[in-house]
Amino acid sequence: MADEVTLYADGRSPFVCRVKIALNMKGIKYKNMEEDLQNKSGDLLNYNPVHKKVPVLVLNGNPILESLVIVEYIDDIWERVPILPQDPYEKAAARFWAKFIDDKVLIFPE
Ligand SMILES: N[C@@H](CCC(=O)N[C@@H](CS)C(=O)NCC(=O)O)C(=O)O
Repeated sequence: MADEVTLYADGRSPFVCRVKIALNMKGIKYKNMEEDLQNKSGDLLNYNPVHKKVPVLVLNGNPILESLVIVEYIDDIWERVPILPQDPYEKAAARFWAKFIDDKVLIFPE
């Protein structure tokens, strides 16, 4: 049976963009649920009650939250076209720079 993949998204979000790139690299077809962040859907609030933010990836009913966590999950589930390096040291470096971008570059007011 094919996986059911849904992405709760806002096309302007760099965090959503990061997840879309990962899905596209893997060739995964998904349903895009565009959110109005001024009027969030009940599904988004239900799937992400902690932060109430996009992106949320729902795979076969299971929500995955936080763009970097989602990208790593995508990389674990669909092994073709690896995103993270296989070497542990290189993988740690990739994670460092991804976190650096989140902490220092992608800063949005609450
Ligand atoms: N750390 C989160 C950040 C996600 C985030 O900030 N999403 C913004 C859109 S760019 C959002 O949903 N904002 C809605 C809000 O703050 O109410 C991630 O990496 O997924």
